[in-house]
Amino acid sequence: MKKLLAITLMLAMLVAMVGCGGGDSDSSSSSSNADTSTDTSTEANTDSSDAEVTESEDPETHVFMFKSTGNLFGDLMYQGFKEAVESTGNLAEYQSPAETTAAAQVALVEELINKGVSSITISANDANAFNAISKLAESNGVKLLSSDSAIDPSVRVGHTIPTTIDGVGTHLVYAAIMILAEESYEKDMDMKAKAEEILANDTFADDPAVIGVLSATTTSPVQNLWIASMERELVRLNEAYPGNIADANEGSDDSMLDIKYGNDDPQDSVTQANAFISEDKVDVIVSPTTVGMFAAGQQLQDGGSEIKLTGLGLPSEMANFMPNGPDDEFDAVCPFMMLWNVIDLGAVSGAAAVASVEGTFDGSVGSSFEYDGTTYTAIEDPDSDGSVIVVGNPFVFFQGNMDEWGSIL
Ligand code: RAM
Repeated sequence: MKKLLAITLMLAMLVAMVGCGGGDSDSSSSSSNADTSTDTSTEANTDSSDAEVTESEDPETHVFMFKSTGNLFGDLMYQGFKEAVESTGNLAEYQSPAETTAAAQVALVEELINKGVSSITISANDANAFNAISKLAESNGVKLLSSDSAIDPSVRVGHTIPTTIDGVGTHLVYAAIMILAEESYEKDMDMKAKAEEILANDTFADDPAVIGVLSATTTSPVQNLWIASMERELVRLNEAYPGNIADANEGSDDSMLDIKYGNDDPQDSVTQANAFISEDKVDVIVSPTTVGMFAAGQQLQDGGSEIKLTGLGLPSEMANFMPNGPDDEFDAVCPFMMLWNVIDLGAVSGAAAVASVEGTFDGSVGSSFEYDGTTYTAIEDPDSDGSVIVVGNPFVFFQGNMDEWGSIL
């Protein structure tokens, strides 16, 4: 309960900040450098020429590896990663495989270790796939870290996440409930309390809500954790307010959610979004991936579907499917959604990588490093037996702040 309250407060504080003109100060400074182009190359991309650097006689090379190329979320993370690494006089590289598979990531990690890089920070397609290659990394003195989507705690120095898993998972459920009840998101509001009020009023008793999920790959660590958190919260809400939320898989499995996987691939995500439309079973799709959000937004809008959408989306990609003015909030496919400052997440990951190679941060609980005047300290990871660094607050993107964020994220 305490944790949920804390998260609600974080959300409220955050939205207050966004409402007051621009999230945290880092976002505006980061935005001046925004490079949202999708670099789909798997070739080395060491672009440090324009950086403001402190002199380093023997620069180390720090690699950021996203799940695959062509994902704006990964590009934005690298924008922050590069800024942080280069501010220390070191070199940054962006290396991701073309395919969203762990095998392709592992092959690239092996190449990079043999090339002699100093650290590799991975957003993983599968948590356990890096265990074998970690031996080679260790013997070559290459530090492995993760961010966004974790590698196994036994093989990583550190893991950075934007906000707690439950903070994201539970609020995705509350957003879906509020949207189905056509309850507006308002700055500073307590979404949990609003969702519970909706259910306590038996709002869906005559037509229980059916919730779908359009996820990334079946093995994607972070999406699977968020989905598990959503499932736990749905079970709790269903026990407290029975008869409002339908079991989308009655009799066939444990989850109340109808889950489809778009593999963080634009075309596969379009196919799965269209499957939701043609099956016509769910009332709302929650997509915990920016790729799924964009694909579902397009298909639901183009198909004139009545299925609603929320999840984790980038404002620049979702603007066409979100409200433009105060009167049409629930005419829009996606009335509101969540995310965080992706650039900051990348920057803190970059600072963690540099500190781990310098030997000042070892990832143990209590160990810390600094970035941009803030100290980040590893805490126990509630979702694994390792440690984690929590970077900041989630944001709710709604009609009150989309204009402001569309040019940043
Ligand atoms: C996608 C990725 C990433 C996730 C975001 C929200 O781009 O799948 O893992 O954190 O969406």
